[in-house]
Amino acid sequence: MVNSQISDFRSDTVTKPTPEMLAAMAAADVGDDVLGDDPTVKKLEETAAALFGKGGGMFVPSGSMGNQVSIAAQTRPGDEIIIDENAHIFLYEAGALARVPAVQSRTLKSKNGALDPAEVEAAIRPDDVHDPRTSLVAVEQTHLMSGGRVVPLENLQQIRAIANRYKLRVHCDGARIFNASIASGVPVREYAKNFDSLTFCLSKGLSCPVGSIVVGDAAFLKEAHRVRKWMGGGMRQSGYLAACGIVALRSMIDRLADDHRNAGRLAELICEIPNITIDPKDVTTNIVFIETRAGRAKILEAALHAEGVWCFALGPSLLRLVTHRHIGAREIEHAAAAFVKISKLNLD
Ligand code: TLP
Repeated sequence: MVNSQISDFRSDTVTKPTPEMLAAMAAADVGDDVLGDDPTVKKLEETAAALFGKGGGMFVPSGSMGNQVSIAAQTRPGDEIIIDENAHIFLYEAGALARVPAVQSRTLKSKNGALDPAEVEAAIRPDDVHDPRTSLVAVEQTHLMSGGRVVPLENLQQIRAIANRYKLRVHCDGARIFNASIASGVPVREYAKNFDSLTFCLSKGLSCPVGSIVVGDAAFLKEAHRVRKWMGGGMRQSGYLAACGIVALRSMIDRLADDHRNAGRLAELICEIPNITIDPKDVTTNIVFIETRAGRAKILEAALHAEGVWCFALGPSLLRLVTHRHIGAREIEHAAAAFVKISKLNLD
């Protein structure tokens, strides 16, 4: 019999706004943000800038737009950026790097999101008429494709030191940087010191319906506002959305620890099941990666779906489950039971 309970582990993007957010939306004081007079957007941007120790912030509709605007504002078409081959910016933004900033990518392999500083330095182009200009290094915190690992602060500091030597900009895709901060105890402003620009998402574990913020200094933001406009990302009474962000920054960060605990608990409950591989030690934030035989991830995804446990196959052998505010003990038990049940089926 198909289970009637649905436990949605597809992403932390599925989180819905809290009652407090909905109340804040209804009460929001708004203006026209493209004209620069939405007080609620301004308040959100100032709150974010203070939290990250930066000169200012800019509200954008999505994390992808935040990343692309940030890169476009700090590069010229034809430049080269150095980026991990598994970065979201490179893998999952629909080829935007080639269209928006129109830069080319020099991809490197990272170790759980940490780029090797020596490889970064070696990848920087000489100042030669034949070469594209290397102008920016992009990093990601937490690192999605290593199962939400936290990139060590020291590694980011090393990248910053190299960037300083060669006058490169550093952008951080900090979609889940609050997860990194909660897991590591490093304040987000410590991470942010190493970046010229940083995007973080309100619409993931922080539960907002829409939105991301880009932080940086005034000169960067002036250019970023122009790019956001030509991308069509200028919004009008966006204070209604920003109101949720203010609630999120006040009240939704500390609870990410619950998501990390739940992810760890799920890993412990399923790690002995045959034909799947997961080491609970690798689960340090809210993402659970499960390896299986090549070609089997989609089959498991469908079998789990039939049990009401929704998740994603991210590749032929990789299954991803993400914990968030709508996943509690009941959903963790549900998922664990579904894994046990499907392990007894002949799926091949
Ligand atoms: N990630 C989504 C999918 O696109 C894979 C998810 O469900 O995890 N950076 C990182 C590290 C992200 O994980 C995402 C979204 C983004 C940027 C883009 O954010 P949005 O979806 O707001 O454009």
